[in-house]
Amino acid sequence: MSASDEEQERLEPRVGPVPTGDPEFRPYHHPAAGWGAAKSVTQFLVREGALVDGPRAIKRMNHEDGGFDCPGCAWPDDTKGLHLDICENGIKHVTWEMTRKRVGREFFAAHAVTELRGWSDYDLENQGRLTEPMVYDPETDHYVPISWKDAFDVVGRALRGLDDPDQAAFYTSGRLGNEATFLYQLMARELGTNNLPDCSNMCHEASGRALTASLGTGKGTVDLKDWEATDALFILGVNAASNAPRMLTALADAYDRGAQIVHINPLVEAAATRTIVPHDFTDMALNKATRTSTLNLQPRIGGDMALLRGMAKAVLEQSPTDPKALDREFIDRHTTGFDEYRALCEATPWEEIENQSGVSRADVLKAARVYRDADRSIVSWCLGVTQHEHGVDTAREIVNLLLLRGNLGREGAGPSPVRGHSNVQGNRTCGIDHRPGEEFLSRLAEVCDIEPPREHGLDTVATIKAMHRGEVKVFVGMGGNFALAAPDTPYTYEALRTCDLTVQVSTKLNRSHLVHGREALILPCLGRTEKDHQRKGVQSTSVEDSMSMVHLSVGMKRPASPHLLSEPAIVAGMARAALPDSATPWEWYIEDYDRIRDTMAQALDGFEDFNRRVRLPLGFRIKQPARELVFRTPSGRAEFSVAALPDVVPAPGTLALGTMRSHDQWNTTIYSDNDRYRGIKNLRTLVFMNRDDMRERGITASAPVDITSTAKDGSRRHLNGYLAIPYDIPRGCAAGYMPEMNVLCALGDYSTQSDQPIMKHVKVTITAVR
Ligand SMILES: Nc1nc2c(c(=O)[nH]1)N[C@H]1C(S)=C(S)[C@@H](COP(=O)(O)OP(=O)(O)OC[C@H]3O[C@@H](n4cnc5c(=O)[nH]c(N)nc54)[C@H](O)[C@@H]3O)O[C@H]1N2
Ligand SMILES: Nc1nc2c(c(=O)[nH]1)N[C@H]1C(S)=C(S)[C@@H](COP(=O)(O)OP(=O)(O)OC[C@H]3O[C@@H](n4cnc5c(=O)[nH]c(N)nc54)[C@H](O)[C@@H]3O)O[C@H]1N2
Ligand SMILES: [Mo]
Repeated sequence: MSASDEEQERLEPRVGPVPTGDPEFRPYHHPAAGWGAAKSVTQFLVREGALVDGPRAIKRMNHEDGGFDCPGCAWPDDTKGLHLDICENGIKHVTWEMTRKRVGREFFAAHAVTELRGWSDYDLENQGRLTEPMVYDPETDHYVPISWKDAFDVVGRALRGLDDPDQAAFYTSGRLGNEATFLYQLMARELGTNNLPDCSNMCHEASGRALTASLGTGKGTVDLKDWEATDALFILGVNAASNAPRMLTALADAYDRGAQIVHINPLVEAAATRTIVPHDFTDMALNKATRTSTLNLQPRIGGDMALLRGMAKAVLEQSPTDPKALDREFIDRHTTGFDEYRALCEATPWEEIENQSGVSRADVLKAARVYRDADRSIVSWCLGVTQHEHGVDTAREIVNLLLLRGNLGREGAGPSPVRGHSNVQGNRTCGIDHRPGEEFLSRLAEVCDIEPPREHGLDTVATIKAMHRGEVKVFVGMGGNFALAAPDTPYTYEALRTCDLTVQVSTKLNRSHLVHGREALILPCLGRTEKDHQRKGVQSTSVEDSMSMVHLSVGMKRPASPHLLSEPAIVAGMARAALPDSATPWEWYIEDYDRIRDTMAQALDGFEDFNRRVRLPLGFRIKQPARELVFRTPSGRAEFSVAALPDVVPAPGTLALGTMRSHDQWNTTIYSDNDRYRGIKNLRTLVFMNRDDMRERGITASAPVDITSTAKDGSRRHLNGYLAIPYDIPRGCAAGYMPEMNVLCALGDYSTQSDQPIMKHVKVTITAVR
């Protein structure tokens, strides 16, 4: 690639499709979901040529007696066994996988990799489903077909040729089913490495660490029944209408029941207004919207911790005169560290809380009042809380607040992180963890008769650094689009290109196939919607949702190509090639996934009797000790944390930029350039700004601006010519879309608490293009 091409790739990553018209910005005033969603779905089905197959498949989605799990987000299925709890984005997601378009060998013969690099990410994925294994041929700069056997040999040879197993890294994107996950981590550990970076390292690592430190288990404690029973919901840093649309149903039901719903987000997102529940046909017909919010607070970016501290302070201030403000009995019986926490709250002045949160004392008190008046509260959060320097402290502050009123271990109360990918939580449960615990490893060692390494492995950021230094030479991506999803795009590209071998197990063509190592393989796999035939018949896989429910998913479609293998089969193929003398019965496992589940039942905590329980109509819930008020913490109690409030106020002249998703995208998969609920059409290269911040900088509406980020180490990164959109966002804050804005995220800017890249608080200056 020439220097100027490279420069181009750095500065102008074009992710979305070619716009169909001029950019438009018109504030959105309609309810979330409803007819807008229905229309968007129909247009999408027509475009993908799936008007018949699409609806047929969707009918089998999230079905209590069979069918496949929606491969979209991790929101749980309705507890009542509702047959059709679906959403606009779930439908798009499934249809995107089921497309009739195919990327066969002719396609790769016609287009050199260097040419494809000039294509947008949308165009790459839009070519359709991958159909057979391909290997990069450096002579011609084309991908050419390779047999599965030869492909596995390439992987096996590279892995066997390493001086040290830690020279390999095995990435997981959170869709991988539990059975494939278990085999994948087993392969890595049998090889001798814990280098298991995953998308969780960019997502909810902070939540896991916070909950483990506070409660002893790294997951939320509530389920949908609790959502149905709670009196107050506090929703922080989630764009639910786009990213967990089925939460809208829960919010509307809560509102109808008279529950309080407080949204805490610098942006007033669509889910914080009103919705028409898409499967409620009468509401649809009557265009009847239900409110989904009783109070909206707009903290500054990173201001949540101060706001939560303010709520706690208010409750504590009230406690001398209001004996019911605190649950003293709960605090005394189940927690430790309360006195220190109370002292800390008392010592934190209101001025600091107001300044750091960006919310007035009066408004903090409003939220505190809701919290005090509710018998049962749930706090739910997503990336707006986690992708920060102090994500762990903030998630722990959420727990602090809950503990004050005993909002734990009883119906309708507790912490409820909203996980991302459909099985990202299951991946962790089944062993994808670069810092595995001794208990897990020793049990794995015993059950699987392997000697797993004990030292911690590399996470996402550390893997990129190690590849860049030439220390990790083989990179395997089990799904996902690592090149684009990871921070610091040009640096990550360089890192991947330094590898001896990159292997991507994928359903669709994406950037990570074009930014590759010296040798490169594309291994196409079955999608979740497809029938998985193995020796003992059609197989199912299991997944775990955000609320710890594990259930089976059975594909029903004919595979996109007869040459696809399932993910478990691909893992087994790679494992056998890399570990020819392995005693693990890889081939035998693949004949019947019940056999994998039988081993998992022995190796994993909470999976006893796995094969039977997973076949119950709604699956089963993994035991949550904290829910039973059993805390696996050093003290055996729930632990209050006492962290100082961080300084999140932007320095003069600078802004805090949050990178986020538009409505019409799934992480690095872009469906269109529209962001319906935020009123945007035909535009992704934009930055939402406060009007006063724009005025101060002489920036007019929709004018082009240059954005420069300054990393912790002082290095600068740029995006040029983005359009500034005036938006209802607090002063000092700005927002725009991932993955484009990963160019601005320095690899070194990860949280010292969670090692998560700081994707929601990038320090930037924004200037008008002169
Ligand atoms: N349709 C669709 N669904 C998805 C995805 C997708 O791309 N498309 N991705 C999936 C994945 S992997 C994940 S992890 C989840 C992500 O789900 P979200 O967490 O909703 O993802 P983001 O779009 O990054 O939005 C973050 C939200 O946080 C807010 N925010 C930003 N900074 C702050 C802050 O400092 N404080 C607070 N309180 N809020 C803040 C933003 O305004 C925005 O509303 O969604 C999953 N579901
Ligand atoms: N700046 C910024 N960056 C971010 C974020 C942010 O908020 N801001 N969010 C981060 C988060 S939360 C996440 S989770 C990551 C997402 O990171 P990833 O999970 O790595 O990325 P995706 O875009 O979800 O991956 C899409 C690709 O997955 C493949 N795929 C789809 N279905 C399947 C399947 O069933 N099997 C297999 N093997 N492959 C499949 C397709 O080839 C598709 O191209 O991005 C992170 N990056
Ligand atoms: Mo995520």
